Amino acid sequence: MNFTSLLIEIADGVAVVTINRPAALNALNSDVLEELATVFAELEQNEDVACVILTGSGPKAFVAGADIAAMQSLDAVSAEHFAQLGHVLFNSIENFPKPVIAAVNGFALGGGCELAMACDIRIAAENARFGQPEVNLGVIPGFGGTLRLPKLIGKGRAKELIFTGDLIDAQEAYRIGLANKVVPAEELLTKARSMATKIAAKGPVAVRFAKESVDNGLEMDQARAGRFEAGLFGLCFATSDQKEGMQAFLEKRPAKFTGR
Ligand code: CO8
Repeated sequence: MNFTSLLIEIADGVAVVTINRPAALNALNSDVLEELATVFAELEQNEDVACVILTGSGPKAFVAGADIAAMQSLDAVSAEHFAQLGHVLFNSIENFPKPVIAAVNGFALGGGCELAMACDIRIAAENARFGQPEVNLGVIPGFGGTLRLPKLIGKGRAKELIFTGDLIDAQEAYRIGLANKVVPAEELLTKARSMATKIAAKGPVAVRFAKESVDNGLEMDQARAGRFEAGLFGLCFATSDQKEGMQAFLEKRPAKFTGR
């Protein structure tokens, strides 16, 4: 896989995807969005990959937003098209059949915060800063920020961040549930890899169904969500992984999952 704006490293069931435009604080232009779409499509098919980590290049930024220089001269139609490109990509990350961990190594602003929110889990370095500063530019979040932020931190807090454009630090992001945990910057990738490797060792089908159940269940009423979860629970019993997992427990040995 050769990309101009991404670095990809695959080892031990974990793919690390690094957005690599440090001179522009990894800002998202259409090339980055298109390369991300391509890499996620490839990683979905790659049976050696059970979990993905998404991060930014350099010590300063995860992603400092959509590329303002590229957006400046857009007309209404092309701005909508650009926003739509982001929506399609971020939805595909949210619905990606393997867990995606954002390792947030600095600024996660605007489209960067929205990208981190499309991931399943956010691990923040101590120097991470989150925010939706679009109103400073005379625009609104356009890659799902007005939708995902309220789900993660509640409507009132989301509106405060979006209306004020304020940035918050990693500890505040952790306190309000935007970050799952905060770690020293120099340990960020090690901690993210260790979580990803732990997940990669579990039954891949079970992890995929669990992700589907959480994400889809949140969009349904309790009764339908319960039936959806029960259906997926039942489907687990059609897998070799369920047989191996339970057999291994009873034989007091580690399970060897095959993802079948
Ligand atoms: N886009 C393009 N370039 C950027 C961006 C960006 N979002 N952020 C930083 N850069 C560039 C700077 O222009 C600068 O380039 P150069 O060296 O050539 O002048 C370089 O990165 C380094 O940045 P700074 O010198 O500004 O670094 P500082 O440490 O002084 O400041 C900040 C860091 C606070 C992160 C500052 O760069 C900043 O405020 N950046 C913009 C943050 C922002 O407003 N993000 C939201 C963008 S809008 C958005 O994401 C909307 C998403 C939905 C789009 C919908 C489609 C239509």
